Amino acid sequence: MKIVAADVIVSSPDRNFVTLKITTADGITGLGDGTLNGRELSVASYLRDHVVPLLLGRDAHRIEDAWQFLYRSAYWRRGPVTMAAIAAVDVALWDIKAKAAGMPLYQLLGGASRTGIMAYGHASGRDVPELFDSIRAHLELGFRSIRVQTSVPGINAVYGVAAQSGDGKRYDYEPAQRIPLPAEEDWDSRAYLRHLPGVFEAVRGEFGPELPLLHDAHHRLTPIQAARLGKALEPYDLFWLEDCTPAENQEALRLVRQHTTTPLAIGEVFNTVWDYQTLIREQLIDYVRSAVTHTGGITAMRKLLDFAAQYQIKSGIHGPTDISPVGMAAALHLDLAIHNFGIQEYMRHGALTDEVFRQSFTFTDGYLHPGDQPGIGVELDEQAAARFPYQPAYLPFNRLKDGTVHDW
Ligand code: KDG
Ligand code: MG
Repeated sequence: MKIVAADVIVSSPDRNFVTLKITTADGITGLGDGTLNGRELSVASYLRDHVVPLLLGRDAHRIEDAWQFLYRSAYWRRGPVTMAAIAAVDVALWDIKAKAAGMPLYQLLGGASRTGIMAYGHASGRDVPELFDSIRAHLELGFRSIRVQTSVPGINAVYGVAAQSGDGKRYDYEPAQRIPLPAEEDWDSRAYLRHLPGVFEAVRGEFGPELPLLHDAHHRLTPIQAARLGKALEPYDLFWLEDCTPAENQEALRLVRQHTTTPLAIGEVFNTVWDYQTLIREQLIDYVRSAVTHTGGITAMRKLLDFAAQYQIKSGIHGPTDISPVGMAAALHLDLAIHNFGIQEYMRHGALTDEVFRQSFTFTDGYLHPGDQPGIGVELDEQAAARFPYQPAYLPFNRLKDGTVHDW
């Protein structure tokens, strides 16, 4: 099972993706996702210039050894670029191992712990009627859990609100824009805190008490503001409130927790278990939001989620469109196998992405399943990928009314 080739493929069908393809001497190929939104080429270079030369000649079966070697021999630890590159290698090697075994990856992870993976979709609207339409559209698509994001009077552009195309075509929220400089957006925490509870009151009034509802505050609040929001949302029984503060200050969550029983989800910008040490040990969160793609792959995510399980903390794996179908499929195999599964984020990719990445995972009646093809169940059409070369794209950023840069 010697590795004889490792190719980095950067493509941009609907958006940019970084894919690693590892090939063994007996012709088995495995895919890994190393997409880091807005910083894609740094991972592509890290892989091409510093990782691929180290992979050639290695035994593809030795996944744990490859992980530890890439993590420790770099000397410079953690960080999104390094951990996305390690994740790409790790997932590609798991794909190869599962193909060699003739099994879907989840079987090697212990087999299925459930029959389907509950997914949540993203509903949004510039006002309440538009939001209701979006929730109804998601229910019709089969979603049984819904994230709710809405515009706020006095703020021009709010994270998570899709511009509606008006022509009836599907238009999901995609924050990265294909422009040479990041777009500037605006923010006002007080306006947001005043507005949001009323939106959830309206949604519960229309859709009843049962529908699981989620919300993402996208790192914008101080601890005391987050505590106030969690408390104000308690009557609407959220499934979770996500990224209520910039959580690299892990201790801040103690304050939030003292004030609210709204469940908290954190971690999409984290990339190792170390970012969660206080959060998990002190049970300051309820859901781990890391992506397989940004957190060192299946090997590292399994360990992180097993650590979380000891504290009754569940998974909520990150699954926006900037996780490629390869990263998404890897997440689904883990979701199916672990015991402490919570929910899976699912934003469907566009038609061009589906042309480049042939997928075997399914979405039926609100539940995802990775399928039973050997490996992770995704194949890359390299000819199709070549038709969509990289295009510079950036996430936006925020300024307050007085011009101060704020968390986006
Ligand atoms: O690249 C940034 C996106 O992945 C992020 O903004 C999406 O917050 C997000 C979510 O919860 O999916
Ligand atoms: Mg988020």
